[in-house]
Amino acid sequence: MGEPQQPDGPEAAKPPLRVGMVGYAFMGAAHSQGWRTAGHAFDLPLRPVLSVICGRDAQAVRRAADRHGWAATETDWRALVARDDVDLVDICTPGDSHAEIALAALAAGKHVLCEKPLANTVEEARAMADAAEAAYGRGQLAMVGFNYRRVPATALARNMIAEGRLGTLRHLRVTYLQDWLVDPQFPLTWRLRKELAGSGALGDLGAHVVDLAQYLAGEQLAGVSAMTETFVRERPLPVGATSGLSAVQSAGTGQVTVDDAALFTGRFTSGALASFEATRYATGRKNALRIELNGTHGSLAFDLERLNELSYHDGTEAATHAGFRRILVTEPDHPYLDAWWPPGHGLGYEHTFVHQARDLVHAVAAGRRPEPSFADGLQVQRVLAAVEESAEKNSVYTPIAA
Ligand code: SOE
Repeated sequence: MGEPQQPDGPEAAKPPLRVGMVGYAFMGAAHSQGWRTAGHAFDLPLRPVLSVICGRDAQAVRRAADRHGWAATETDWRALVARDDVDLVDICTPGDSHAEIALAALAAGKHVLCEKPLANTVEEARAMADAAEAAYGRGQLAMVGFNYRRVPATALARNMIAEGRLGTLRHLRVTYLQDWLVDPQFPLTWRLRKELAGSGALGDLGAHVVDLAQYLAGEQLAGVSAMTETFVRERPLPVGATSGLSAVQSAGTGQVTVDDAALFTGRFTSGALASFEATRYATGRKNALRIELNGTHGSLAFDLERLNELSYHDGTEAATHAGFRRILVTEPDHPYLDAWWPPGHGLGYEHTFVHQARDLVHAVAAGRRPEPSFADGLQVQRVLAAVEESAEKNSVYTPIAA
């Protein structure tokens, strides 16, 4: 593909934000889409440039570069981090390499975007958050990719809760359900190996919903009681590279070393009570992230599989005609939607990555700390660690460490 297309006119006059991405599988493709589209959909202060993409397999990364519009490739992330034509390093690799790449990128003077969960352990996440704080003093920004904050409906829900429409929060009911592990013959990919993924459904899906619940509530969890389970403990070993959530051929078997499902209850600092369920065994559920919040004045419910909608009950209305009603979140006054299609013409999963890129570009241009920050990612990591500790101790209530 060679050099990316150079824009003419006012776009060309904007300073570039040159991105170097490490990883090119499912999340690499999603982030590429975000970087490629953000500057077309939104009038941004900087022009995102897809400079370099990195992966260990030279041919595969070349194919990914051509497909997604990256100008150059590298096969060693250290070379990418050292390049002068990279201002921001976007980390889309499995969790075991997040800390090393992020620390090197921050040390090299780059901004960083890191996929969730921030790291595989609290220790790694703390080192990353400390390095990000020091780098902020030098004008560098670091953000973690909790993209579900960037669904227009969840952003609207956050605004409504912050305006006080729910009153004091009492309950949060949160599930994130997938089913891609139901088949016991599905191979032992990296997501099922603790040394690579850190944890299973907990870190992959639970991290998203812990972040989303805390973001919507505007407060943090104080403690949790948890149960986890690994239903299928041995699986066929994959042959060759695996990508996304697809099955591949296999030879021999190996141990699953992460949780298949995690269930926990939690208490928020205000006293609100929450329940969480994260599983890859909810037969028929593909990507069912659902959250309901009940407060003293009203309730809100969101379902990722109907992501252009928000369900709202205004508890201050007369009981005779009150009830849950559907807000179609496609109005130009709704978050992010001034840049998109006319009312009723909905958005999808991919747009969350466009909005993520948009928000980070604005933060970089303004030198403003982006959200969610690495400190937010560290706090989520502490919740995940408390869930694991509680589960090991047969659901003993476990405070979130400070
Ligand atoms: C796989 O379970 C996965 O791709 C997660 O890793 C993503 O973060 C989530 O957005 C969709 O499901």
